[in-house]
Amino acid sequence: MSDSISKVRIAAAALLLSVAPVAARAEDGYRLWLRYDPVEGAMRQRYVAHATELVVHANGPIADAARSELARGLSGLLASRIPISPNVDRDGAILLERAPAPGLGPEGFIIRSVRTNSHDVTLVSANSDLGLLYGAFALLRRIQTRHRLDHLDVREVPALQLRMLDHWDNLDRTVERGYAGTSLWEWSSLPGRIDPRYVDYARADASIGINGVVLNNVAGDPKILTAEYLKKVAALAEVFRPYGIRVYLSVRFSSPIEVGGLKTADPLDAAVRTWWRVKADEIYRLIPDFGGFLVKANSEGEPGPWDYHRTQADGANVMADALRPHHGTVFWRAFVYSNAKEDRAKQAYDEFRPLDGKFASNVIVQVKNGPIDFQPREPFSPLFGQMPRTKVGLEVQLTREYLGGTDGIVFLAPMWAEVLNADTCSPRCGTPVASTIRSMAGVANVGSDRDWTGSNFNQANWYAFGRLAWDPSLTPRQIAEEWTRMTLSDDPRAVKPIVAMMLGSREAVVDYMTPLGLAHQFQNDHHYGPAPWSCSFAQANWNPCYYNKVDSGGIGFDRTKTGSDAVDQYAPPVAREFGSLSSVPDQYLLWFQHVPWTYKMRSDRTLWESLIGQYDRGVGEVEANRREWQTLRPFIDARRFVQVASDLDRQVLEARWWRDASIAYWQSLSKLPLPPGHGAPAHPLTWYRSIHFDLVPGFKIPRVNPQTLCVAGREKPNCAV
Ligand code: BDP
Repeated sequence: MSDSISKVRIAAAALLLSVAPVAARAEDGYRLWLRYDPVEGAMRQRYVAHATELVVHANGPIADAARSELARGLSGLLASRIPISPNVDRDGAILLERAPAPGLGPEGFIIRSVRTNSHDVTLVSANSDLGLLYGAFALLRRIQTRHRLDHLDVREVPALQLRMLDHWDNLDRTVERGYAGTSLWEWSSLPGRIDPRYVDYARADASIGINGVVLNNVAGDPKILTAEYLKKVAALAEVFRPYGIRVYLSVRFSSPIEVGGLKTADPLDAAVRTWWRVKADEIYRLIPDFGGFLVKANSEGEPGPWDYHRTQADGANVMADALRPHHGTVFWRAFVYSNAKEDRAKQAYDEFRPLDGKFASNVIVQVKNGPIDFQPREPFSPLFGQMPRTKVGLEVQLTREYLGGTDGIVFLAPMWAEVLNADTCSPRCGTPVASTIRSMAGVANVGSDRDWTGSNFNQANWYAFGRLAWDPSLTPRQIAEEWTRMTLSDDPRAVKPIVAMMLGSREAVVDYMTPLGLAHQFQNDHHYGPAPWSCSFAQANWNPCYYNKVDSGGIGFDRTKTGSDAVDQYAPPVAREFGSLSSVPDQYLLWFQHVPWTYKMRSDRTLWESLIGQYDRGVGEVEANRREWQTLRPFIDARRFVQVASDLDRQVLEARWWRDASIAYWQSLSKLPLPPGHGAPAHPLTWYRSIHFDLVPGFKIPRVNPQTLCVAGREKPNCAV
C-alpha cells in the first residue's frame, strides 16, 4: 500500500473520530480512559495557564500523533481550542522537543517546567518521537488525574522493552476466551477498508505504553502466513505504526507444510530452514518494522518440534534465524504440557530448564505467571529466575477466562503485582520476578463490543496491564486511582470507594472460587462455574478432581517430597517455605499440601472452618460491593451505572453459586457440619451437579442469571437463587 493512500485512510479515520463525541456523550464506554471531558471549576483556569499554546519541534507520523492527541485532549479537558504555534512565544506554552538525553533510551521521556525563550514552558523531551508521544499521554494523564502542572520534574523510562498485547483472535473473527464480542479485525474487508476503530485501539494501547500487538490466536491458523493475509496484516501495521506499535503474528509450527507445501516441518531440515527465511523476507518486504512470531508448540494439540524428536530450542531457533537479519523476535511459549503422569505443574520447568542457554538471542521464552494456567491464584512459575542464560518473558491473561468473564468487578493488578513482586530467590533472595523478565505479554480482553471489553470494569485490566508493563513498581492502588479518575469520576467521594472495591475484588474471587490454594475447579472447557466433582475428561489434568485430590480424609495436592515434589523446582529457600506445613502461606496451602479436614491452621481454626470462612468472605465482599455501588449513583452517568449494577448482580449470583456448589460437594465427603453462623447451601448437591452450560461457538460463556441457572438445572429445581 502506498504511503499516500494510507495517509488518506488515517486522515479519514481521524475525521470520523472527531464526530465521535456525539455518540460518546452517551457514556457507552467507548472512550475508555481517554475521555478528556472538561475539568470542572476553578482548577480548569489553572490548567489553562499551563496550556496557552502547543509547540512541537518534531516531524513525522508519530510526532503528528502526539500533536493531535495533545490538541484533542487539551481542547477537551480545558474546553477551549489550544493554538498550535511554530515557536514558543508566550508563558504557559507546552513544548515537545527531541533532545538527546543519556539513559532515556528510545522510549523514555522527560517532562519539566523550564524557562525557554524568556518564557515559562512545560517541556516534554525525548530521544525519539515515540518518547514524545508517551510523554504527551503522560502529560494529559496528569491533567486527567488532577495533578498540578507547575514545578514538574518527571523522568520515565519503561522497565521492559517489549510490552505486548496478545490477541487470541481467530481469522473467522471468533475470539478464544473472548467475552467482548467478535474480533476487532475485520479480515474480510482488509486491506481495503480501515475501520476507524483500529486507530482508537492504537491510541488506547499507546496511551499505556503497549508497543507490540500479536494479532491472532496462539492456536495459529496457518492461513495468516499466506500472501493474501499478509497484505491485510500490513494494512493494520500501517495504522499502528504512528502509535509506536509493532505487529506480530502467531504462527503454526507446521506452516512449512500447510502453507509451503513441504513434506516436513522438521526444524533441522534444510528446506524448512530456507522456507522460514524466505517467508520472513517476504513479510519484511511488506512490513519493514514487523515484530516477529509467537508460537504455541506441542501444547493442547498444536504441532511442534517434538513431532520430529527435536527440542523446543531447535524449534524456536529455526524461526529466530529467519527473523534475525530483520531484528525480529520469537516469543516461544513455555505453556507446554501433555497428558503425562507427571504433575502438570512440573512439566514446563522439566522441559525448559534443561534448555537454558540453548535458545537464540532473539528468542524470548514466554512463561505464564503460574505453573499451571491463569488460575485465580497460583504461586509464581519456577521458571522465573532459573533460566539465567535465556531471555524470559511473563505472560498474564487480561481476559477473565477463569475469573467469571464479564461478571462484576475483578481488578487484576493485585494478581500481577503479586507475581511481579514474588521473590524468586534466584540467584539470591531479593530477586523479584520483575527483575528477571525481558517482556510482558497480556492475553487481550478486547473485542468488537462498544465498550471494548464487555464490561466497564474490565477496561481497568487493559489499563493496568499496560501501566504495570511500563512500570512494574506502580502499586495496584495508584493504577486503580488513575483509572477511576480518568474513566468514571474524579470526585473523591466516588474515587475512594471504587478504588477500595477494585483492590479487594481479586481476593474476593479467589475466596469464592478457589480459596486456600485450590485451583482449576471449573466446569469443563468453558471454565465458567464450579464443578469440583468433575472427573470426566480423558486428559486427566483437565479435570477438577486431578487438582483437588479430595476424599473423605482431606483435600489438596501434595507437591512436597511425599507427593509430586514440585516444590523442588524452586530455589532452595522458596522450596523450603512452600514445602513445609509450618511455613507455606495459607494462600498456597492446598496447592502444595494435602491436609486433613481437621488440620489446625495458624489461626487455630480447622481447615474445614477456614475453608468455609473463605468462601463466605468472598461472597460477603461481592455483596458489599453491590451495596456500595448503589450509593454511587449520584457520581456515575446513568448508563454505566446501570451496566455495572447488573454486572455486580450477576457476580453475586456467581459467587453464591460457587460457594454453595463447592461447599455442598466438600461436605458430601467431609461429612462435617458447617461451623456456626455459616448457612447451608441453597440447594442440594444434585442440583449444582446438574447445572451445565454447553460450549458455545467462540467459547463465549453464557451470562449467569437466575433464569439461566434455572433453565440449565436439568432437575427443574426451585429457582429462588
Ligand atoms: C488455556 C485456554 C486455552 C488456551 C491456552 C493457551 O483454556 O483456550 O489456548 O490456555 O494459553 O487456559 O494456549
